[in-house]
Amino acid sequence: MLYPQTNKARNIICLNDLWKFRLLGQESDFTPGMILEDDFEWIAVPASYNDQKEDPAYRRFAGLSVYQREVTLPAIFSGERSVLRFDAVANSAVIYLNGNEIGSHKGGYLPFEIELAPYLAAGETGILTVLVDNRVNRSTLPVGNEKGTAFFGSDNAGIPSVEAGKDYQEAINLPNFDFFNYAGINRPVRIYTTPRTYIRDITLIPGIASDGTTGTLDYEVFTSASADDRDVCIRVEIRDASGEVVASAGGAKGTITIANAKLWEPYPGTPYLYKACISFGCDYYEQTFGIRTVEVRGAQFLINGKPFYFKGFGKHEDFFVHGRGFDLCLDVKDMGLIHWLHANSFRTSHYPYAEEIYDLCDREGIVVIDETPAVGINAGGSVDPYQTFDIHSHHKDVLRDMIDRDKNHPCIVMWSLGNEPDTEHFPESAYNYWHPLYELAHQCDPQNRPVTLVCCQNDYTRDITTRTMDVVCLNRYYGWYNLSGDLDAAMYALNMELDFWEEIGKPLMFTEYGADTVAGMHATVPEMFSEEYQADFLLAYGKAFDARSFIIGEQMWNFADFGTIQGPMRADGNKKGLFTRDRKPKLSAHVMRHRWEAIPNFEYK
Ligand code: BDP
Repeated sequence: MLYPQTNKARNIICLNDLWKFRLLGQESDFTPGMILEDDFEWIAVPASYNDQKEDPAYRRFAGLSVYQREVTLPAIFSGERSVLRFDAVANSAVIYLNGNEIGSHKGGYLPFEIELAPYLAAGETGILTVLVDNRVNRSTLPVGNEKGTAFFGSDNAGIPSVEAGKDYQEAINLPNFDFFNYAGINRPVRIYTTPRTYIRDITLIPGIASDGTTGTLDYEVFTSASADDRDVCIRVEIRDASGEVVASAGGAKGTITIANAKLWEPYPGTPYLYKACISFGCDYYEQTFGIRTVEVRGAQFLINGKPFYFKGFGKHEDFFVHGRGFDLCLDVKDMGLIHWLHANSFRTSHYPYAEEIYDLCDREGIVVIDETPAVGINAGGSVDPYQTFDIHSHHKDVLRDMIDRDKNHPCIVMWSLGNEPDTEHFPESAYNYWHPLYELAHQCDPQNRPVTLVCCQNDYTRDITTRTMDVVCLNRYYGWYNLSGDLDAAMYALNMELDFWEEIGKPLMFTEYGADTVAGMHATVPEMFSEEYQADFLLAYGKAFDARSFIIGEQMWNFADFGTIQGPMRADGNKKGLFTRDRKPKLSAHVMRHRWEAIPNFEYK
């Protein structure tokens, strides 16, 4: 799906603004033609609604809510095709115009769009209503707990154990994941226009010819025209960063060569970007791309043919007041902090992020592992989630849609199918669930990037799925959730496990390891929760990683502290950040900065 763009052929109307908003007591409180007249609050879009008001219901709420505003399609748009686009509404939405349902979408982290032509003509005004459902359950991604299920013992972060069947559980709709279930219209809403006959999608596959200096670009342009006549009027011009045309071609599909190509390299290399400027009849679109290759060879991860070492973290889209709401300023701030740390990468734990973030990473040379919202596929070991959760076909849709949305970003070097599913208790069932997704990701990605699944702390000898991924990605908490406070024992256990993985012979990276740390808590003898313990913990892991050549990266948990549900293990959220939630460095931020400054992007191993 193409990102909306204003250019010589296309226009955008921004619907980010104050909208009318109401939490609904029950489903029957909604009628498609309802007008919010008196009983509503003003709410900011884009943003999660939860922290915008002082009413505790906004944080505890599980159910339907309504957003409403007027929308006018300017008369100058007559003759154009107008499309209403929501970048993300969590966790599902039904869209109405003047009381008529015009579209719906399941899942809170990917865009969806609706052609306005049948419903609103240029020059007309309508009432746009968005019915939002924030509930999570065993058929949603991320997964929520349902009434009658009692998962999770005390070792599961932030998620209190609840007796089966208690009303309480239904009322607060417990997430089966460790981040606050921020909901609402979290990302921008726009109407964009295109000519009536238009460019639908663009696929770009960059490469480097055997001479090492010529760039190649396989491209394909998909249009609204029939296959027979789309070749006739498609023109592709490749422009370099200064806007000079450096190559061109005609037709819907082909290969373009770019002499003396400048490669996209992770920072501090140059993340050089080109633009494919595509004309098709009256339509026009500029698609940014970088020339770089990605490949797993033996136990190495190669970018542009050179062994790369991942330095970074998992992140969250999370901040005060707007929750998971899109905030470009915060994203720019985070990019600066990533550079300050000499980090080079992050994982979009645990869902696809806003499109603008990948765009920023393309420009800033930050490498991304792009993850689906498949977190919480775990029923505590006693129940097989793959036989009881109704999610496989939705998971396939989400994976397809994520790759379709993000496929052209040079910053993305690997797809993550999901985070910490049960791969241990029902090994065959797990393999039968994940293997088709692994194959699907490879089929869907025109660039055929490596695919992984992020594996949780488990009895790794029983897990037959993780080892089949292109890169083994492990989340480990030796010294925190197990062997708590004892780093010597933790390192013994970690090394025992690493001996096992060394035999498997795949490239392996750590996608989580970390310790909750209260900023300002200090200790001479490192104790859990102190800044010194976090620093020692991360350095001990680093030492173990350095000793093994098949370990191709370290992404600690987490970039910054973040909001979670209340629970006995979370005081004001998850505190495993290198930075506090307001982006102040803890001791470990300085320590990791020092470590990562000494580790080059390439040829470290
Ligand atoms: C891991 C999860 C992550 C949690 C983290 C933690 O992948 O979402 O936030 O543990 O407990 O299991 O801090």
